[in-house]
Amino acid sequence: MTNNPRSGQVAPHASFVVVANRLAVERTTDADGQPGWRTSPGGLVTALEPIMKAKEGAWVGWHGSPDEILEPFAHDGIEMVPIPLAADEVAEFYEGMSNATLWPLYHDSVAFPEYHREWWDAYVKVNQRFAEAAAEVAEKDGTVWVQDYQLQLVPQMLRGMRPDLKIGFFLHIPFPPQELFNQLPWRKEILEGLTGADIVGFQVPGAAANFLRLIRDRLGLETKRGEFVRADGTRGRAAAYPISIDANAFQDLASQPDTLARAQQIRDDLDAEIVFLGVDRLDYTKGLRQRIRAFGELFQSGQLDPDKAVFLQIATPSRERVDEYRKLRDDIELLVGRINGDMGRIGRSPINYLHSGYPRQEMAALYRAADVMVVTPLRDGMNLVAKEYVACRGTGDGALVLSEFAGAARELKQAWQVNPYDINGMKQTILDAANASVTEKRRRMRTLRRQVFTNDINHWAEAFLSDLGVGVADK
Ligand code: ADQ
Repeated sequence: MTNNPRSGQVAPHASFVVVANRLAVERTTDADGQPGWRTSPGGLVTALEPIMKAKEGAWVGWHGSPDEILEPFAHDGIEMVPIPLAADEVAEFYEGMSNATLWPLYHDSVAFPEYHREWWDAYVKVNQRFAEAAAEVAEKDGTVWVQDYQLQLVPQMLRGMRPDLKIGFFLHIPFPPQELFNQLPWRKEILEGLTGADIVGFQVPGAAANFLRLIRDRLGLETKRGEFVRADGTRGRAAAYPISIDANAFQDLASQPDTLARAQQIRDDLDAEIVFLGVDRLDYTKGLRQRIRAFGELFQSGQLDPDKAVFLQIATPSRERVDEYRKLRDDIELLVGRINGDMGRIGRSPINYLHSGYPRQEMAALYRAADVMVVTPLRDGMNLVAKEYVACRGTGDGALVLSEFAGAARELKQAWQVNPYDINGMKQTILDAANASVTEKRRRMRTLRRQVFTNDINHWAEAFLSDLGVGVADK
């Protein structure tokens, strides 16, 4: 496969370009078997849609099928620029370097990061391809916003090709302290890659501080109050921009009559006085093993009565071709099976485990049906599930149990916070949240809701883009 199959075919024209591992659309097949595209669900696309439409936006990303080359196409007023990936690149760049090296390393090494030189070579090659495509579509003095850990070399590559561009980068996952980051054989290259951006955005201030300290110590760059000076004298900034959700859209969805009816039906089906809910991608960073163990012990000790309480765990299938994820799925299913086998009876299981993805409305109904939401990652960049739950609790009740190691814990201070490694502490906090008075729950939820509705996804995009010098007012 050539590095850039469309080279020379596209005139630079887009004034605002988003570069992300995946395109903002996913494939569909209609009733007659005709293939098409639909906009991917998710906050990022929703937040950027208005500005992309108003500014001749282009979205550069992989379309999801290996070994397939597609021409750019328009979807709902936005130009999609599909980047091809060969099957071995999917294995080495995506499943390997991105998800078996960087992902675990950046999440406190909660799984062992693997270092393979061939994976790194594929990472460089694919980053180059994304950078070239962005350089090709972005018009003179345009803006390019690069997303996430799969594309950390793109800012510097792009700056080399197109010094006229404004370049932003946002990391959706944590950025580790130097004690961990320094393991990376390609630490210098990654840091140099990121410093190509005018703004390097992180979820929390601690991550920005980790980055600034590393570029000072490893690259010898001068840093002051969030600014850094590159070798050529030009400047960039690193800062925190905590991502959020479209809170109003979730609230509206959650208060529709059919959503409420569905929430009631979920409650009827579960037939319990109290419903605990967990919703996560099936990922080892999400703390599922510890959480399920905590519930198992609560049921076993009788602190939770299996006849009155149920724990519903939704686990979205994720990265199923990566070994560590296959192993996690087996472990979780064994654990759930064992607990239900020991503590269940005919027609009743204390843990209700579902391995599936759901439409947004079903998610809203689940949030409405849950008395206590349990979000206990071992490490998480932000965690949007916690914010979605809060946005859906228009009645002002409900309780959120939240890991102190989620980025969201900095903002959602009124949640019942836990250390997910401390199983006894977590068990006690889950009970405290469940048994709190209605007044206490409402008091906490009021503050949480104020936070989430004030700092929504639009606030996030506007804060980042205005710091980058992009006129959001004229979007
Ligand atoms: P994720 O690790 O995927 O995101 P999270 O922030 O919780 O984690 O977002 C998950 C999203 O998927 C939520 O919008 C949720 O509603 C949805 N989802 C989860 N399970 C689902 C299911 N079964 N069916 C349908 N939808 C489901 C990464 C980082 C996070 C960071 C986000 C955004 O790891 O820390 O918050 O990016 O920056």
